[in-house]
Amino acid sequence: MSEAHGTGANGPIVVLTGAGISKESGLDTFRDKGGIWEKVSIEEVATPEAFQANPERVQQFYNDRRRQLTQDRPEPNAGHTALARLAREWPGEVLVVTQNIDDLHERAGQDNLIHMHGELRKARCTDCAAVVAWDDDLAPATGCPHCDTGTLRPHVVWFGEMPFQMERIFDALQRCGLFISVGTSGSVYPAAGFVQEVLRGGRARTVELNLEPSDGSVLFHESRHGPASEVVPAFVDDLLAGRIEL
Ligand code: BJW
Repeated sequence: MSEAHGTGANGPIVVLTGAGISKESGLDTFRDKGGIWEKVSIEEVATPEAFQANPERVQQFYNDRRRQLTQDRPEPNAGHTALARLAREWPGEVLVVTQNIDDLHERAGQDNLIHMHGELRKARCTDCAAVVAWDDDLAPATGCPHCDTGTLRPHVVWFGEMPFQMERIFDALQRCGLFISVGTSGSVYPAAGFVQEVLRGGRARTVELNLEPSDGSVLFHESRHGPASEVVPAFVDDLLAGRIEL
């Protein structure tokens, strides 16, 4: 094995993904032209206050998106499958941290995966916090199957709520040798701050793979711009062939 190919001794590869990686599978991004936030406002559907004020509206927003996943069955694209291949073939650890609530990474075969903003095909009890697999519509009165008192809400992270598994994510960011950001505008924290966290360690390479320069583009050592279905497989090919200096 060549030095450049690495053995994992440099620390894990951490890949952060956002809505852009699922765009070519037919799922909308948030902030692009024609994206989700042009059709509904954050204040209407993506805060705890919105859920308190109008749970039916918020449930409807997520019911529609859940049905899109379970009934239209969008397929993982070449970006997702390239990352799954990287995890299979790279000799060290590869951790994918996704902001996406769709299930396209797992359906592409990605196993070391964190859904930091939750999962659309799960629901969570507002009382006992039990998390259950959930493919049906939710209504404000849908009861928790684990306790007598609670009702279910989408298992997602709204603005003002703490994303999941932050301790594990920051531990991996501090140890990582390569950080790759794919298909995210870099406008939502804490994910937008991950590249700075990695740079603080001073030894990891940072790469952005995105349709266009993101908000934090200047913070990356290397940027490749284009659709995820093209730039991600090409970058993974280069990495596995030892053509990327680490
Ligand atoms: C392609 C492509 C193709 C297109 N190929 N690329 C002031 C300053 C700093 C922070 C704050 C602040 N005020 C409030 C905050 C915190 C707040 C925040 O960041 N607000 C900002 C608006 C400033 N954050 C929070 O509240 C978070 N919690 C938190 O901070 O807790 C405290 C904490 C403290 C310390 C440590 C840890 C925690 C929670 C954020 C929750 C976000 N929730 C959402 C909705 C729920 C999930 C859902 O419904 O799906 O998550 S918002 C939405 O944005 C969704 C996404 O995951 C998230 C990120 O969006 P993403 O993925 O980047 O999509 P886009 O559309 O923005 O970008 C797509 C990109 O793809 C573009 O660049 C395109 O060019 C590209 N692209 N096609 C490749 N084919």
